[in-house]
Formats: sequence, C-alpha cells, structure tokens
Amino acid sequence: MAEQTLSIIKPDGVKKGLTGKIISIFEENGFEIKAIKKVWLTKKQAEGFYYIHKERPFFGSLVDFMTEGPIVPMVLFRENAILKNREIMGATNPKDAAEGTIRKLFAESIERNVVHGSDSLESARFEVAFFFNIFEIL
Ligand code: IDP
Ligand code: MG
Repeated sequence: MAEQTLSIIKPDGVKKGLTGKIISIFEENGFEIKAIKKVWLTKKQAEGFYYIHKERPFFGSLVDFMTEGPIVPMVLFRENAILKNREIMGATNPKDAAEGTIRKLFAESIERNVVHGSDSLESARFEVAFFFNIFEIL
C-alpha cells in the first residue's frame, strides 16, 4: 500500500551540503517528495518531536544536536514508504549500517547520523503533522 513517511535531513547533513544528494537518493528509490521545507527548531520544538525518547540518557544531547542548525523535513510517498525509507537510511549506528545506505555513506556517529525516518504508521502520522498541514502536502 502506498503511504507517507517523514524524513528529516538533520543539522549535520544540511551543514555538509548533503541535502541535494539525499533528495536524489529518495527520488532514485521511487519516493515522491510531497512536501519539503527548511526549519530551525527551538529546544522546546525538538523536545516535542522526540518526546518518545525523553527518558533516554541521550535525550538532552539529541535535542542539542537537532537544534544546532537548520534541518530539512520532508514528506515521502511510495509503496511501503516507512519500511523502505528505514532500509535506505540504514541502522541508527553507522557502524552497523549496511553498505550503500545513507548512514553508512555519510554518518559520523550513532547520534550524528544525517537522517531521521518515521518507524511506524503511528509515528509517521504524528511526525508528518508535526511539520506540515494538509495544504502543504501535495
Ligand atoms: P532512529 O533514528 O534510527 O530511529 P532512535 O533509536 O529512534 O533511532 O533514536 C533517535 C535518534 O537519537 C537517533 O537517530 C540518533 O540521532 C540519537 N541516538 C539514538 N541512540 C543514541 C545513542 O545511543 N547515543 C547518542 N545518540 C543516540
Ligand atoms: Mg526512531
């Protein structure tokens, strides 16, 4: 079934000038970009986006990282989008990521790992709505 997922190019990816390259990888993998923007989150916004991780030991550091510069959230659409995006992103830790995945190619560490991707239908719904309203998703 065709579905939407939320991807984010994180501050490290934007700073390294990887935005275009990563968008190309999505398009080459059959994703349609239904919405895209560049935003710089406040701490409060980043804490809200990652509320699910608020008890984790890396939460504070993750929020600092995600607010150190602009990010590029986008809505991706295709068959099996959530799983397919997770597949081409690669594992959270680039050391464990498969060859050719975005994180294997570009990530520095388990934290500075270039991209975010929704991990379920439920999180995709929350995350898409966090950044975009229905008039912005085309
Ligand atoms: P995911 O991005 O692959 O879904 P999650 O477990 O949901 O991974 O973690 C969210 C983000 O938190 C990761 O992408 C990464 O930036 C950061 N993170 C996850 N685990 C660690 C860790 O052990 N140390 C530091 N940062 C982490
Ligand atoms: Mg996650």
